[in-house]
Amino acid sequence: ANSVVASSGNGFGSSESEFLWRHHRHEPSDNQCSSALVKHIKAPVHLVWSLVRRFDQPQKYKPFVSRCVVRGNLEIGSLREVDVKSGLPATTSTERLELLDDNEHILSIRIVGGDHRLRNYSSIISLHPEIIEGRPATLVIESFVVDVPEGNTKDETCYFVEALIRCNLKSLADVSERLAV
Ligand code: A9S
Repeated sequence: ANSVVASSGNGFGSSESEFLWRHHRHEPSDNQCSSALVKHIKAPVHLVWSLVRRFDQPQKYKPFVSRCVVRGNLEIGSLREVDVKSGLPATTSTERLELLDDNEHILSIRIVGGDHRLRNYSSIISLHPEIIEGRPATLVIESFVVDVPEGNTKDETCYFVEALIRCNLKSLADVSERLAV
């Protein structure tokens, strides 16, 4: 039977709330906004993680990325230069690897440069095994914190970033589920 999780009314189940509390704590300051998104993917964690963990190749699933170059190897502190596709409010982003945990399946990055308006952006993505329709699946949680740009409201900033992350997670699900067939 499906385990009914006690929902705390904010849209997150009790296990999701537990994971949020443990892995996704941000202390946004007054001029920042922070949020978290959840995605259920019908593919096993090791497969989804094989895509998420590639700090050097975000284009494996991120639809807005056209190219990525990493200086050095995949150590904490490595920097990647991400080129994004045309039509977006940016062309490049410089991003630092903050955490890559192959046991807990957690990746954290910080945006440290680029011709865009996301200042002090950091994100955490964590993968958690679950069962969907009796088969191995993955609960993905991605949270972020970012400065609210001058001239924008918290709501506008959160809406903008959440929409982009939703696209990334939809694409991660599509790529993972296609590989899982
Ligand atoms: O790539 C991510 O994980 C998340 C985001 C929000 C990336 C956003 C982006 O790459 C654009 C898509 C180009 C939008 C950056 C860094 C700035 C933008 O304005």
